[in-house]
Amino acid sequence: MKMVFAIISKSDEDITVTALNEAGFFATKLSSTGGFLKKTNTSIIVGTDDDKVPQVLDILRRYAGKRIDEMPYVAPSMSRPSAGVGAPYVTVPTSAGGATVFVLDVSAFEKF
Ligand code: 2BA
Repeated sequence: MKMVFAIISKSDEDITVTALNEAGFFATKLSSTGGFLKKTNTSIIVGTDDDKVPQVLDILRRYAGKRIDEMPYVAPSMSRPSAGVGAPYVTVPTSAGGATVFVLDVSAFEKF
């Protein structure tokens, strides 16, 4: 048995834990804080069989991995009323997500 311990962005926690649960994995979410940037992140613990670790990693990569998202951008000039209703909708590519994952051997697992 293995324990997958993943540190992910807080904004990805809901979709990631939901995807893990829907795939049949038990998961525990911990609110955590990065030691360097002091920013809140989320740690997820999943206990699972060795052969299912790749599936857990796939889900983490898919829902919490590093990616480029298009974020809406409103320039100060566009937020003025004179910009009108037809002001263009602009997005900027922004880096998002990112997971740091540890896979640990579990020497014993019990539920009482
Ligand atoms: P990442 O390497 O993507 O790490 C994101 C968060 O994952 C970290 O937040 C920390 O909470 C956790 N983490 C990463 N590696 C870990 C490890 N080996 N053991 C335990 N937890 C780990 P922060 O500590 O706030 O770091 C945020 C970002 O700042 C890091 O992104 C990295 O790009 C940079 N960073 C962190 N420590 C650094 C250092 N000592 N020197 C230079 N840059 C650093």
